[in-house]
Amino acid sequence: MGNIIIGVGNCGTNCVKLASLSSSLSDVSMYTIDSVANQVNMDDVGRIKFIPIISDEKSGSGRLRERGSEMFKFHESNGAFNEMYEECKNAKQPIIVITSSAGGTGSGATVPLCTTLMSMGLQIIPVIVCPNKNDPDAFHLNTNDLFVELGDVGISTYSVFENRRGDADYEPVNREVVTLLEIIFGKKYDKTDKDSIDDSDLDTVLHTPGRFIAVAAAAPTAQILQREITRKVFSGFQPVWDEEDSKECTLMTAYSLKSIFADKEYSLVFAEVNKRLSNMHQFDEYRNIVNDDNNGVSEASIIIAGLPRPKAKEISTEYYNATGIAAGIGKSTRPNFLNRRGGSGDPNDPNYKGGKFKWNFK
Ligand SMILES: Nc1nc2c(ncn2[C@@H]2O[C@H](COP(=O)(O)OP(=O)(O)OP(=O)(O)O)[C@@H](O)[C@H]2O)c(=O)[nH]1
Ligand SMILES: [Mg+2]
Repeated sequence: MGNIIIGVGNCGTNCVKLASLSSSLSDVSMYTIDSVANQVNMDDVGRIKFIPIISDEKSGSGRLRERGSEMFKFHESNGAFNEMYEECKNAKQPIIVITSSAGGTGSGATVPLCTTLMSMGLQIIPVIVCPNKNDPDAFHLNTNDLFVELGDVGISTYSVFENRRGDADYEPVNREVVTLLEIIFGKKYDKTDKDSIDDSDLDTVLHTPGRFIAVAAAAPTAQILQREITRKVFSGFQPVWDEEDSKECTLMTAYSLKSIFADKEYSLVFAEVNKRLSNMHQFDEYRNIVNDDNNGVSEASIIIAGLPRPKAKEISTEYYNATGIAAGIGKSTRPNFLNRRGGSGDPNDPNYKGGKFKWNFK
């Protein structure tokens, strides 16, 4: 009985594809759901189960969440997900749903997907890739709507990543998503007779209400590792917490360290992170400490759970229409002198005195 990840839309699909390359996730069952089928690579078939939710009618397009949601429900009513749901029932929880928040398909379909899975009594953790604060309004409107709807569904624990503005190379972000999966599925916790994190500890951490972040780093020395893990927490792809909002939160943390002198270096490696957590409430800290030469590499991971949601970008719901083609201008009247000569203007007219002014486009 392994974990299941389900990627929805383009971003969700890409993250699952990258996860399928991780050897430590080889026991994880992987699904993707998207409205396009053309990105299926034959090498992935078998490892990943692709479920297309394509509709013929072109009702709406481009980042339309309603359409993503309707397409999902239509295919659900036709039994497209029955096999997946059956597998979810028997899988190890939590079930992870990965999507971007800014698009149409993933952001829209994630809500009915989570609704169904939760109605089956399963724990669902959405991993949501959000737009950057400087990205266009439409991205943020979809993001805010997704958060509201997931709140309505009753999602309690979730994780958020943030793309960099204008980046079309998503791999660095997607790679961090895969690392988060490896951490929360317990793949970073080797067996040890010192402090260890087992499945039930992880279960507690992953039931902590609120947002969690999970990062990992590797370095040749404890000093460099301290800097790397601190940098990942405070300036990585998972938004850092707001100091004010966090005072109201109670955190649950899980740290792991694997290095030749892990027990001696533990406090040093996490010193900077802990310093910045010190004015927040912390309920418990789980530890996995492994003294192992590890081929000369020191590896650390951190989960911080119970964090507040990143601040939403407030978007005006007014839509400002551009100036219409005729707005603010009137039809011109010709100056009178152009008509002064009188007559019909027809040179064949016996009274013709030189002609009325006429444009001639011939
Ligand atoms: N990190 C990351 N972001 C992505 C990826 N693909 C798209 N995005 C971002 O996600 C948002 C768009 O979401 P998509 O996942 O492409 O949309 P979708 O769910 O396929 O929905 P449609 O709009 O119907 O195509 C934009 O902010 C993109 O910058 C990806 O592979 N990784
Ligand atoms: Mg798409």
